[in-house]
Amino acid sequence: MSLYLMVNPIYLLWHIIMRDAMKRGQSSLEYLFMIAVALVMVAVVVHHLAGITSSIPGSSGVVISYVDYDPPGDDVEGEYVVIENEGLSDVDLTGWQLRDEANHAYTFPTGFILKAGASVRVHTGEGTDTDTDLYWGRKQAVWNNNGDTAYLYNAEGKLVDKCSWTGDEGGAVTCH
Ligand SMILES: [Ca+2]
Ligand SMILES: [Ca+2]
Repeated sequence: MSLYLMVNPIYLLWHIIMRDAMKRGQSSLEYLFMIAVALVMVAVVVHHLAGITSSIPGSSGVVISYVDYDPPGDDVEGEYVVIENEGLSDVDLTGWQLRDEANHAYTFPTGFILKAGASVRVHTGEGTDTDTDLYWGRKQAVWNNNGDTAYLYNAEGKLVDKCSWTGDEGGAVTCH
């Protein structure tokens, strides 16, 4: 359903109410009351549309935004992938996975919440997890410098996003 189809009836109703009010010469207090009613109607429509968007499977808004596949120096220490939540809701990444073309898999920790608008770096090497940095804990690099793909799967195993590179990007690639 398009936004136009949802909003147009409200506009028409508003138009009719105001025209009627003009004819009857109602007070400014009554105008204010009618404006308030119209605002509530608009709020209900917006809330309804937001509910539709967030209930579509795979539309969480979580994306792979950046991959530093060939950092200066040791790759296992420096490689990372940035996962970003571009959606309007916080997303629980419990059981989500990041994989490469060779199917090496990193599973996000239980209870890890990526807040709306926030991003997290998933490092290839070892370290202590925080809200902004997660560590795969590998002893070797995972993202191939001569071309590879990072795949992001949700907890149901559905592909949510992917980001590919050829090696000609200069060591890092921006995907969103
Ligand atoms: Ca690499
Ligand atoms: Ca390197």
